Amino acid sequence: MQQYLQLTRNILENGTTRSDRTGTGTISIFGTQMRFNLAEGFPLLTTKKVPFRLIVSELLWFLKGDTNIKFLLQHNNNIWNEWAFKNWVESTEYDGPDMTDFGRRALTDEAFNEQYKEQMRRFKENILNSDEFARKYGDLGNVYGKQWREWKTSQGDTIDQIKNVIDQIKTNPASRRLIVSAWNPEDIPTMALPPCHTMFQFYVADGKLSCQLYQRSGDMFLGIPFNIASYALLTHLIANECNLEVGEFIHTIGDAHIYQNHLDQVKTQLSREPRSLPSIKINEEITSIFNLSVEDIELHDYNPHPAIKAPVAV
Ligand code: DHF
Ligand code: TMP
Repeated sequence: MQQYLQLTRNILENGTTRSDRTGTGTISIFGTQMRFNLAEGFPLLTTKKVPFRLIVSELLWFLKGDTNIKFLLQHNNNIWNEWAFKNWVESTEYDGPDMTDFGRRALTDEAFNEQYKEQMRRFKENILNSDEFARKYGDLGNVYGKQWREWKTSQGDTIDQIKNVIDQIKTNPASRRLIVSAWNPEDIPTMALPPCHTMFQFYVADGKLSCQLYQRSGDMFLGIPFNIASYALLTHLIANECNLEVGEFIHTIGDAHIYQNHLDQVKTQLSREPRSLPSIKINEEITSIFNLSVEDIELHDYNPHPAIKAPVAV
């Protein structure tokens, strides 16, 4: 994971200060690449504890083709709440206290933060307990799961990109077209957040499966550690299904940034000594990537430094 730490240090030292959509401000660089040899261990950060079970449930949610946060909440996964909540509080049905700009206000206004937490608690309760509410306000639009499994064609059909790419890896491993795209220009307006991990490509050589991701925008402290582990896990799952060994995960990032309100956390992390990488084990009885549940994936020998909290920019 030296590459992650080096990239973070490089952004701190050489990055440009920029304003951003969320109003938080970042330091960023454009165009960068990290390579992880998956045979050397599973690339989960050890310089802070990263909640692996959240990465697993998010990836299985994508693979199911699901775009509704209800599944995530049922797995006690709160990482997408803010973006569904935003749709709810901006809807005409919402009649609680004004939640405009809740992400930023909750950080500085303690009284507001209490109101926000209460509204978020009610929102989650409604998603979990009412199918109708969940259908209306739990959906993030045509995000990753939809594009991966049910890309809509102009003819009114759908394309299952994941199934197709697995079939191609099995039958035509030398192909240079092993690509899945989440970036669907027509659907961008219907998405809670336009996809950050926009396109990935597989490559088979010497019995090993490698994967390269193009990520247009990367939050180095919060999102990126999840993204690395998620795509490393996806590569393991697909390799497993196709009887291949794992090769490399190559992570190419467009705008790689550190938020201004993550600087202390980043410095703490950089002061820590990386530890040996964990490994993962996939239940061997499962024959299809589409039948996996969270219990089928185990993490072993993970001994990270303690977690470090940081606010997410909405
Ligand atoms: N927006 C921004 N500004 N940054 C992101 O990384 C991001 N990621 C999204 C959606 N929007 C985003 C989806 N992925 C967390 C991690 C990944 C993620 C969203 C949120 C996060 O908050 N991680 C915390 C732990 C959260 C928990 O335990 O519930 C962490 O410390 O890693
Ligand atoms: P943007 O749409 O303005 O680029 O904002 C998205 C933010 O979320 C940006 O900081 C990148 C971050 N992000 C990740 O780093 N990884 C992810 O998987 C997701 C969904 C978002």
